[in-house]
Amino acid sequence: MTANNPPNAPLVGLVMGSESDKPLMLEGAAALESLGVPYEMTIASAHRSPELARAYAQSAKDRGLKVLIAGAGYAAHLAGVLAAYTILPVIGVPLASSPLSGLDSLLATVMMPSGVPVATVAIGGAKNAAYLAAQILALADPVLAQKLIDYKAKLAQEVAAKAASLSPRDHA
Ligand code: RP5
Repeated sequence: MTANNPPNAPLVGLVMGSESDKPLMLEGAAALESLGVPYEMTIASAHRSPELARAYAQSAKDRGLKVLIAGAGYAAHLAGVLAAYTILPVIGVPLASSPLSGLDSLLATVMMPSGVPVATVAIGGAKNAAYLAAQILALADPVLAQKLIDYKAKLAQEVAAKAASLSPRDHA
């Protein structure tokens, strides 16, 4: 575990713009749990509750969080607003909740002006946001680093097993 944090204190803050984002963002929470990364989860909207979003980001570092993950749909400015108020790394998850299927939130999340970066994953990429957060934490946590190495090895084994299971007819 990272130095200066009590055991099991949350290291990742998972923020979503609306309760309707919860099913997808829970995939990120599950990935963090699978790696044993302590996290907290909340709802804060950049436009419906901007003061809450600001206060969350401003207090995050002092509360021991190391990385923020922000998932939002439509004109998704949540990740950018959080990034405006903290120097913690912010990972944005564009969500496909609008009639534009997430292209709107992808562009709003990724196209941050210079000086206020948001590391943006794929539309709906809550799991990858979790793995990226874990990789950042693993820089100072050898146990977590080994879990990520093992996870990647498992991914490779799964691909190899699927390749081996192809029948000669599949090659035609
Ligand atoms: C965004 O608007 C949220 O992140 C959500 O993806 C979208 C729709 O929110 P609801 O109208 O379902 O609350 O702020």
